Amino acid sequence: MLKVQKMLVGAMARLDDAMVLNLVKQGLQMGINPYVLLEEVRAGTERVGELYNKGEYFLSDLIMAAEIFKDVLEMVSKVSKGKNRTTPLVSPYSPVIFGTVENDIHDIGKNITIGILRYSGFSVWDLGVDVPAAAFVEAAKRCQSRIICLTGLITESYDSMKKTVQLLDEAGLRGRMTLIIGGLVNEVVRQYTGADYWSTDCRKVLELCRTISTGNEMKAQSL
Ligand code: B12
Repeated sequence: MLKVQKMLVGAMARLDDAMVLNLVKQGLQMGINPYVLLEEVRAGTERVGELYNKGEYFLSDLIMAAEIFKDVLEMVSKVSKGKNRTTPLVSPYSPVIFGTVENDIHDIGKNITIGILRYSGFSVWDLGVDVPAAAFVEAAKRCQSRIICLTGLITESYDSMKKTVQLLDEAGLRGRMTLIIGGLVNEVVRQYTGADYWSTDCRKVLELCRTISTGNEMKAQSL
């Protein structure tokens, strides 16, 4: 790992905004993939979360972490300007419904993942944050989508995810839809919620959505 990447994690954990932005700038100038840099900044936010748990950081520090992350995203997107592709009028892929589930307002990871999907030609219905289960069902009825992506970072979000899966089932839509969860999730959460896949890596979602869109889901299961 390059020195810039290593230093990024520590700078983010210390909430040293000037240093974080400086390192990201340096990293971009060195030609490091922006998503690699974002991943280091994300690892730094995990440290912020741990310090918050220990009582060494407070809510204001979580807010600060979010602000720094937004500034980093802005810097990265400015650099990628011009390289941006727009979604084609007729996308070869199934549209993706995306949202942060009810009771949860964390949206940084959701926005990054949506950015990657859109950049890669997917049409994404972003339902926003704190999205009730019924709104996902409504969107699934209105949009000919086969994929729903749910983000959740707090414990309460697991029940909201589960409720969303159940409501889709009751509406007779579960069979048509593939549900992918992300955020602070793992295999146990996937099983609890009844979703099909989980990932904490925004880059994996792309391959998964492509495979599902082309109707080759057996392959997706081995990802
Ligand atoms: C920033 C932050 C906030 C910001 C959020 C701002 C925003 N606009 O999002 C603010 C200050 C608002 C906030 C509020 C709260 N927060 Co907070 N927050 C964080 C923090 C520090 C970073 C989260 C983040 O943005 N990470 C960076 C992004 C890029 O990572 P990510 O979301 O995981 O996304 C990545 C992947 O998961 C993936 N991904 C994301 N979505 C999806 C979806 C799919 C389908 C796929 C495949 C992939 C994918 O892509 C991303 C890149 O790879 C975390 C700490 C942590 N460990 O994560 C705590 C954390 C999530 N918060 C926590 C808590 C407790 C809270 C509050 C309850 C605090 C309070 N007392 O009010 C509130 C909850 C508000 C609510 N109702 O939602 C806890 C949750 C603990 C728990 N298990 O419940 C954490 C873990 C901190 C801790 N204690 O350790 N928070």
